Order: sequence, then C-alpha cells, then structure tokens
Amino acid sequence: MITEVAQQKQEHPMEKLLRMDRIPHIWCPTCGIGTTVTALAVALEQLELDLDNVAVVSGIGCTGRVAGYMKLDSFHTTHGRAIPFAFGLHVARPDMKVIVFSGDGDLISIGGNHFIHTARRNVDITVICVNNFIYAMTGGQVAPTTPLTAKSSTSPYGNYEHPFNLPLLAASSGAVYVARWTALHIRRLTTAFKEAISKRGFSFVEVIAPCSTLYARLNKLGDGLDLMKFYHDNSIIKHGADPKDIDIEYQSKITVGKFVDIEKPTFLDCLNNRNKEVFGDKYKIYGGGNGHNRD
Ligand SMILES: Cc1ncc(C[n+]2csc(CCOP(=O)(O)OP(=O)(O)O)c2C)c(N)n1
Ligand code: SF4
Ligand SMILES: [Mg+2]
Repeated sequence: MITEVAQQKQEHPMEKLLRMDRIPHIWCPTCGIGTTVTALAVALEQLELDLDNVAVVSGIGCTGRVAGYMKLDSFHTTHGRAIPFAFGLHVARPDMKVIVFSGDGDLISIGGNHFIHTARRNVDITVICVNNFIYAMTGGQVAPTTPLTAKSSTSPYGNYEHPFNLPLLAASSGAVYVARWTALHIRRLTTAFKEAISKRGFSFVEVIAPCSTLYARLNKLGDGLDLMKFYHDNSIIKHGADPKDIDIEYQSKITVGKFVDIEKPTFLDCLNNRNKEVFGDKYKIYGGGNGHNRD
C-alpha cells in the first residue's frame, strides 16, 4: 500500500526550482507572494538558463523569505542590503544573472539609497519588488509605498505621507527596463520577468500583491482573493505610459504594463570604456565571457 502511494506521488511541477525540504512555507493563505514566486520559477524555466549561473538575493520581511525557498544560489541578506549585496555579486561574477527579490519596505525605505544609486549606475541586475503597501512581517507598519488614507498599524487614522511611485523612482534614477503588474497578471508577470532578466542593465519589476493578514485586514478589504478580484476589476494595461502619470491612490485604478525599455551602457560597460580610454591596449576588458557583460 505504502509503495503504491509512493508510486502515485507526483513530483511538484516546481520541484526543480524550490527547496522542497523547506516546504511548507511561512506565507499566509491568500498572500500574493506565492504567485510571484511561481512566475519567477516559470520564467527561469522558460528562459532555459543554466541554473548554476542564476542567483537570487533577498532582504528581510515576508518577501525576503523568497531567497530561502529557491533552489538556486540564494542569499537572505539584511534589511535594505539586498541590492548592494547583489551589486557585489555581479561585479565578482559578471557571468551570473543576479536577481533581487524583496519587499517594498525593504527595498525602498532603508534600501532606498541603494536602489536609486544602483539604478543610476545601470548595474546589470534585475530587481523585483513585491509591493503590498506595508511592512507586513513586523506587524503592518506604514511603508514608503502606503497609499494616502490607507490604514496601517502605525497610521490607524489613515496614512498622510505621500508615497513613492516606484516605476517613476526607478525610471528617473536610470533603470533601462521598468514594468508594473499585479500578482493576478501571472502570465504577463512571467513575461515581464523574462524580459527583465534578459535585459542588459538595471531592470525593475513592481508587483502589486495582496497582504491578506495585515494590509487587507487593517483596511477591511476582505482577504487576498478579494484583492485579486479588485486587481481584476481595476487594473488598466497601458504599455508605454509615462511613469509620472501612474501614481497609486488608495483602492483606485492601477495602471500596469511595461513603461520603460531602453538601451544604455551598463556600469561595467562604462568602467571598461573609461579604462580603455585612459590605459589603451594595456587595459584588459573586465567581465567579458559568456554572461551579460560581453565585451
Ligand atoms: C535593521 C532592521 N530593522 C528592522 C527590521 C525588522 N523588519 C523585519 S521585516 C520588516 C519589514 C519588511 O517589509 P517589506 O520589505 O515590505 O516586506 P513584507 O514583509 O511586506 O513582504 C522590518 C522593518 C530588521 N529585520 N532589520
Ligand atoms: S503577513 Fe501579509 S505579506 Fe506576510 S505572509 Fe502574511 S499575507 Fe503575506
Ligand atoms: Mg511590504
């Protein structure tokens, strides 16, 4: 009987990319982080990358746990430091694809300066930000992305601080690829991840995702499924929209799509070009080879 059951046991479709020994995961029922992980796993499979050359770096928070569940070289770093860690990894191993996967509180509050300067330098990494509008793991404090009037545990009468518009922040800081989708747009999100990972330079994808336990509960919005329905009814797909026009207001229309897709020399291109100008033939191009940073 046991053998029969074992024989019937099917392999999980994502086993190749997940550390199954760490499952069950910590995320709440109807949390949106899981579908974004699925989108990343499918994107990596469809890109047919050598998984030994892909690294995932996360900071802290519920989203920060993603790195620990991915069966890749993965790093769970400290608050706000996923991007500088990824930058270091990229310059040490320019042949690898380096993906940062973290939350709005982590990447945009304490990590905000790293975010803008790494985009400014056009460092060849991909940053995926799960924006659930809140510091979820620590109890639902207000975040730099919390919409005006939305409640959090530290804004019980409604937030009065202007939030960041993340695609605008990324684009104006220098990102060469910028997109926003929700955790509901799973196929379009997968495509965005594939494009972002394939892009040379700083690519950024914002994923609006439900936090059922804190953001939805504190704002009496139902559970994650209710928020998914809200995304379904209120998302407007507008490729090429000017990022300055796509602010997110509390429970109103959400503009999604691909907003920026441009070409620009990367950090390592610029380093190499400058050193070549200064040192001529004596300079050996850094980061050549089989990765993103071809010389
Ligand atoms: C230096 C430091 N300060 C504070 C914390 C506590 N902390 C853990 S998770 C978190 C919020 C994370 O929010 P976000 O990145 O949005 O992730 P979410 O939980 O919403 O997915 C904070 C402040 C910490 N881990 N390290
Ligand atoms: S607290 Fe919110 S973000 Fe964290 S796992 Fe639960 S639903 Fe997801
Ligand atoms: Mg968050």
